[in-house]
Parts: sequence; structure tokens; C-alpha cells
Amino acid sequence: MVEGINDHTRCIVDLRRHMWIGGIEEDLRRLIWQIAVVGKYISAKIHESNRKLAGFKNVYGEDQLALDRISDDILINMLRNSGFVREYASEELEDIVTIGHGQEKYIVTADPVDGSSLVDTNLAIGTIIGIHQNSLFDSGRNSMVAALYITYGPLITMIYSAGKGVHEFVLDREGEYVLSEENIRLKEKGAIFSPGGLRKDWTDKHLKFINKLEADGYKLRYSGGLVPDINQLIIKRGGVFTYPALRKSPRGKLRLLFELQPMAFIMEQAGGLATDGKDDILSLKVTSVNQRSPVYIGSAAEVTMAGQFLSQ
Ligand code: AFP
Repeated sequence: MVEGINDHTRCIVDLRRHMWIGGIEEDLRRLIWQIAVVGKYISAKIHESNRKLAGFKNVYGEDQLALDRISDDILINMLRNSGFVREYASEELEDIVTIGHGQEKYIVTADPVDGSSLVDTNLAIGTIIGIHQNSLFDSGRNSMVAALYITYGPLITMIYSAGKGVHEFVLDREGEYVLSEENIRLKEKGAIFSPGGLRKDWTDKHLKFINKLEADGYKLRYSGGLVPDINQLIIKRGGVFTYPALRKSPRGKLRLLFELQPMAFIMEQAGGLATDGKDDILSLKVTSVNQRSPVYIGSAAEVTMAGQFLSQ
């Protein structure tokens, strides 16, 4: 528990106060706060979006909801005015964009609306943010200082880590992010698994790993949205999510900068692991904005076991 917060006052600790008490550096906590506020606007847009396709494609050739575009605009405008951000990279844009004067401390990566193909089904979706201090073309381990994600589900929740543990906040009816879980730590081993990709496209080694989880009685939990799927592991304190190398796409599907680095940062801070099957996601050097990687992320026992199966 953060020093100075006792059980009695805990229910009224909001995000700003939590970061202040936790000793997060001022510019960083103001930046995290502003991004969390953008989550409220994105949530409003989700409600307004009426599930209509905008009719254009993003840089990966996927249909892009107007919602993705609007959310990206809201985020970049806020960051441009924040005074803390010199560069911005988003899944919706082709390149890194300079938005500051060059002296600002941070670079932000964003997947403004991850899981947008789920909007019409009314399943949970999310926003994923990475905050870097150095260059994006480095490893996450060398450049990341914080990460957060917002889950738009029946409740809107925000999980952040600025390198001092993992903390969850719930957006309350007054529009305040209120602390709900502090210093979340995964167990060594969980009970659920979320396997991405089609079984027919998996490698034999990956298939053996999944067969082992099934034989051991792990329960299948896969929504098709990275944010709710990772959030489930964090809140349930363990298990494993994987989007592996596929026979036709050895780099898997998920994007290193926008999806995997932020989730790996949070997962490690919660005592879990995130690898590409061999190396830590955070130790992979980024060479392209669009870089993808296979991923095994979750509690230590399952991610370590995945590595053992893949190295056989
Ligand atoms: P969308 O943003 O296109 O819905 O993709 C979501 C996602 O990038 C990630 O959130 C999921 O974990 C993954 O794709 C699901 O992929 P599959 O549809 O292949 O299971």
C-alpha cells in the first residue's frame, strides 16, 4: 500500500493523489492524468459511434472505424497541448509524428481503440498507451518509463504502472478515477488461457504447449480484444495469453510498439512475464514502427513452460 494511505481513506484516493503519494515524477503524472482524461472522451465517442464504418482502411489495410480516427485525433491534440510530449506514434498513423518542440521529455505510443472489430458485438474494448523517454527504436527495457490501458466494459477501468507497481482505478459516476486495487501481483501460476490464432496455423511446438494447458485443466478465456484479455489475467492474478508465430506469419499478429510493449511493461511490474517464446518482449529492439512479434504473456509458470515447449 502506498505510504500515507490507510484502509479508511483508500476508497477516496483518486488517480492524481495516488501518483503524487507514490512519488511519480510531476510531468509523468500530469501526462498519465491527461491521458486518463482522454479515456473519458473516447468512451463518450464509443457511445456515440453508432457502430458505423468510416469506409477507409488503416496502415495495416484493416477497415477503420470512424471511432479509431476520432479517438486518435482527440489523443494527439491533447498530447500536442500537454507540453510533455515530443513525438507520437499511433497504430492509426503511418509514421512517428513530431508534436512538440524537441525538448519535451516523453514519446507516447498509442493504440487509441484496440479491438475495434468488437464494437458491433458490444464486447469490451480498450486504449493502450506506452510512455517512453528515449528513442522508440530501442528496446522497451531501455526506453519505457510507464504504460497504461483503459478498459471500456460495463465499467471503465484504468490500469497504470510508472515502474512502481500496477494499480487499478475505476471511473466513478462523478467522473473521477478512484483507486480500486493497488500493487496488483500475479500468482506464480494461473488457471486460464487465451490462445490467439487458428489451431490449423499453429506450429507443432505451440500446439503441444496448448494441449498441455488443456490437459492440465486450464479454462479457455479469449474475447478477441487484447485489453480485456490481458486485464482478465491481471485481475484474476494469473494465466497466459498467447498470440504465437503462425505457419504463414512467423512474426505473429500483434504490434510490438502499440500493443505488446505496454502490456509487457505492466505484466512485468505485476510479477508476470512476457516473451516472444524465447526473449523478453521488453528486450526486443524495435527497428520498425510496424514491427510485430509472437507473444506469451502472463504468470511466470505458464510463460516459462511455453519457452520450454518452444525450445524442444
Ligand atoms: P482489432 O483492433 O482489429 O479488433 O484487433 C484486435 C487485436 O489486435 C487484439 O486486440 C486481439 O488480441 C487480436 O487482434 C485478436 O486477433 P484475432 O481476431 O485473430 O483473434
